[in-house]
Amino acid sequence: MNKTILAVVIVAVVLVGGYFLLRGAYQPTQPVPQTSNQQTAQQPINQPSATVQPSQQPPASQAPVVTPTTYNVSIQGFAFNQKSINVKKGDTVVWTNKDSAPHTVTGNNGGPASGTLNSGGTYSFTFNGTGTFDYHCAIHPYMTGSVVVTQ
Ligand SMILES: [Cu+2]
Repeated sequence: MNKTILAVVIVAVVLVGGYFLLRGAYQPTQPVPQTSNQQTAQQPINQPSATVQPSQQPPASQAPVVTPTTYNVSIQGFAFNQKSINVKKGDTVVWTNKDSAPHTVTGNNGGPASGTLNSGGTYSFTFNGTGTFDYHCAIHPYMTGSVVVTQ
């Protein structure tokens, strides 16, 4: 009787011990997927705040720099050459008297007013308004010219 009881106890110990061994062996594998699921679930939340950097594009809305142009008109043979010239607002016209006689650049309705330009003299005027500016020589009124200023 004692041997059979001892054998039953041994078998019971082996079974119970094996049961806990098996439980101990399987337990560690269960928490792993849980923690990995939490990590993968948090990544999408962190990504947007980490990728809000690319806002450093240079301001492309700065107005393009338009360099004013200077045009030359010669006064020669008692005439303005060229007689009519087209410019942009902000451009400058320079008249040069290439005659031996004196001339003027005088706006019909304001604008350029050179006074007397002796031979070789120059006069420059910057047109900051748009429109057609007719002018003449005050000494020789038949000498006429015009500057057409557009935006
Ligand atoms: Cu003149």
